[in-house]
Parts: sequence; structure tokens; C-alpha cells
Amino acid sequence: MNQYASRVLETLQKKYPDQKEFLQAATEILDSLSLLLDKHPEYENVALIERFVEPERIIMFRVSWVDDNGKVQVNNGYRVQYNSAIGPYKGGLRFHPSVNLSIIKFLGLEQILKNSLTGLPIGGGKGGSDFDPKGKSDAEIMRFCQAFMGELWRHIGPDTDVPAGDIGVGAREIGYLFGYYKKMVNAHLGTLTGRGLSYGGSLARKEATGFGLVYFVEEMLKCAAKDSFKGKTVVVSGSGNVAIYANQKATELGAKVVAMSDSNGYIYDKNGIDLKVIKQIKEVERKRIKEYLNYVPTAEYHEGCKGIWTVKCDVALPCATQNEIDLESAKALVANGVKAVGEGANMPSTIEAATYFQQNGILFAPAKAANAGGVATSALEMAQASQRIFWSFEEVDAKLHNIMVNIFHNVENAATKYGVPGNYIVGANLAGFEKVADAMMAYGIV
Ligand code: NDP
Ligand code: 2IT
Repeated sequence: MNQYASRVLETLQKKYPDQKEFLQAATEILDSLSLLLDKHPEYENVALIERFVEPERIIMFRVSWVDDNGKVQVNNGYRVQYNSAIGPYKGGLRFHPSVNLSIIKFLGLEQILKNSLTGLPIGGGKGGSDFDPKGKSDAEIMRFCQAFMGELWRHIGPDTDVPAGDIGVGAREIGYLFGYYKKMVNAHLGTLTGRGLSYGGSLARKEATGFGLVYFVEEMLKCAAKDSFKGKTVVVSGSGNVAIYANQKATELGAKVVAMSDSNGYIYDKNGIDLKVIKQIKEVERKRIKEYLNYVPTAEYHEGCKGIWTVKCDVALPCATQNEIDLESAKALVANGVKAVGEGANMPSTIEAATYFQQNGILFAPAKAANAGGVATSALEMAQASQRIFWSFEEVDAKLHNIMVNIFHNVENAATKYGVPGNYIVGANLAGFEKVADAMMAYGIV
């Protein structure tokens, strides 16, 4: 690692020893930036990297709400407004009991570079709460969302900060959040994306992250291996928004998806997973994935989500959560002949796992490039809202496809330009960083 990058990382390690996920993301990024910092001594003179790794603003707040039993519940709320150099802060809200400042900071830091890669004018931010939506009634979800927005609304705006969904925040939650936001500001503004189609949403936003992931991996297979999804056996972890639409697009392109999971376990269906059943269980009934066996008794269910990586496949698409693929799982995938890994989740591979894939010649599509289709389509939603017009599904999907193909080529070219052809991790970090750095340099010290 370049000495300047290494000094910045040491400082972060001293300041934030408990922020494990944040340090993991920062380590990977600073490692990549080393290749560029050697050529730009002027960055150190203005402490560019010290400023890049520190959020512009962190908002932490209490969320008090009343459950169905009349008991008062208290959760923590977060919004990390990380970097607004190239546009308003943009990034999802995550509701999951594991949420803490380290997780929101890692997601926010990744988001800056991801959003830059889309080529659209969006800065980086992320937020959420340690609220656990599982097992809550609809009324409890609504009251929590209203209490959360009761604080957040004053910090966001269509040109300031535009949140969206992430784990635990889907169409239902965005509806409750937006409804309360609209009431508080007394205006119908495009301040959240992933909105319903009746109140300013974009067609294809729901599908965008999963579809975009598959478009990226298809382009990578085509350009780096003269190959495609056709005839491939695919494993998709998770069974939420990203996983479902990754499955759908991979299947449309001729692949067979044989395994999916949730946090309890995974299903294996050698005939190819019936996605209608998954949508029914997950999008309609909000139940556990093992219910799949009630519809398809010939399938298998295994307790524990990690075992999914022992299923033999050509392409692995981790679409659940951070660090779901460790070195042991990476070794199992490689031993079983995996050819490509495309990250739909944010940072689903540990640094050791990602390095192992690359060292073994596996085509590796890192999250901030491969899953950028969701936020890119959020930016398209913002564009439509500003113009008071709506594009057709086909128009949005075509733009998304084009964006993903461009991201792949920008990432590939950056990797080659900096002397590490085929290393899409470095390519993504550097291609994303160049524009942010340019803008920050233009502003002087702010
Ligand atoms: P959802 O809440 O719709 O689905 C999440 C899925 O991952 C569920 O199947 C869930 O299982 C599983 N999961 C969550 N946490 C864990 C865990 N700790 N261990 C095992 N499984 C887990 O979220 P999304 O599909 O929206 O998000 C999935 C990933 O994609 C996240 O990493 C997110 O940051 C990333 N992402 C999302 C985008 C979007 O547009 N939504 C855009 C880009 C990235 P269970 O139901 O049992 O919890
Ligand atoms: O991680 C991500 O890119 C998202 N959760 C989507 C963010 C967005 O603003 O659409």
C-alpha cells in the first residue's frame, strides 16, 4: 500500500477500532487508491483522502414508538451523509437488528464510489435503524416508519439527501416513510426513491438491482470469456428484492437457478427454482423460504444459510448481506468449478474470499459496480420526477442496461490503465474515485 494511504488507514484503525465493517471497506478502497495516489502527490497536500474517508455529517437519533401491546419501544436511527461532491447524498435505508454505525459507514463509503460509477449526479449516503421488521404487524411497521421519519425529514430533501430502500425497507416501508415525509413538509417532493407507481415511482426500479447485476455479469462473461448465462447453473443467495430479480433475469437469459436462501436456511431445486412460488412466499406472505417445500416437495431444504455455497454452480450471485462468503465458502465454490461471481449484496465477500477468487482466475464482479443498477435507476426516478414525466418500462430497462454495460467497460478500462487488467475491484474503486476527487479538488478546502 502507498505510504499516504497506509497512514490514513492507520489513523482510521486507531480512531475507530470497533468499526469492523467500516475498516474492512476502507482497507479495500485505500489499497486500490494506492495505485492512483502514487501519481497524484497533490492530493496529500490538501488532505484529500482524510476528507474522503470521513463523512461530511453523521445524524444519529432516537426512534420511540408504541407496539401493538401498548409497550414503548426505543430504537436507534442513523443517516450518514457521506459525500456530496458530485450530487445530493443518495443511498438506501436499512432496517435490521444488526445495524450500527460501522455498518452504515461501510455502506455509505461504498455508496460514494458506486454512485459515481453510475455516471449520474448523485453523492453518497446511507441510513437505517436497528429496528427488526420480522414478526411485526403492519400497524407496527407503519408506526415505526412514522417515528423514524418524524426525525429524519428535517435533514433530507430532493436536492440535499434522497434515501431509498435496502434490507428490510421495501415498497411497503417506502410508502409509510414517504406518506409521513409529505405530511411533515407539506409538499409532494421527490425526496425518496423506490416510490410506488401511483405516487411518483419509476417503472423497473423494483427490478433494477437484480436485473442490473445480471446485465453486468453477462457483459463480463461476454467480454472476458466469450461466454454468457445461457445453459449456466446459478446459485443466488437471499430471497429478497435483489435476489428475486437477479433470479428472474438470469433465468430469462437461459440460466437455471438451483438454490436460494434466507437467514434461516437454503433450498435446492435441481429442476430450477420456481420463482412464482418464491414471490408468493416472500413478496406476498412474508414467510420463511422453507415453505417452498409445501409447493415443490421434490426440492430440498437445509438449515443454515452458509451451506448454499457448497452447491455446485457455474455462477454465484450473493444477494443477501455483507461477509456472507468467507474464505472457506470461496474455496468450496472454486473447488466446485465456479466460473464467475457477481456481488448483488454490498460487500458479500470478505477480503480473503475476494482475493481467493481473483487468485484462482474466477471472474469477480465487485458489489459497487455490479449492484449499481438499483441506485442508477433511483437517479432515473429522480430525473423523471423533476420533469413530471414517466418513461415506459422498456425505456427505463434499456437505460439501465446501457448504464451497466458502460460501468463494466469503465471498470475494465480503469483496471487496465492502472496496470492490473482483469482486477475489477481495483478498476471499480479507481473509476469511481476519479470523478469524486476531481470535484473535491475543484472546491478547495470545504
Ligand atoms: P431484502 O430485505 O429484500 O432481502 C434481504 C435478503 O437477505 C433476505 O432473504 C434476508 O433473509 C437475507 N439476509 C439479510 N440479512 C441476512 C443475514 N444477516 N444473514 C443471512 N441472510 C440475510 O433486501 P435487499 O434484497 O434489498 O438487499 C440485499 C442486499 O443487496 C443487501 O446487501 C443490500 O445492501 C444490497 N443492495 C440492495 C439494493 C436495493 O436496491 N434494494 C441495491 C444495491 C444493493 P431474512 O428474510 O431471513 O432476513
Ligand atoms: O445499496 C444500494 O445501492 C441501495 N440500497 C439502493 C440505494 C438507492 O438510493 O436506490
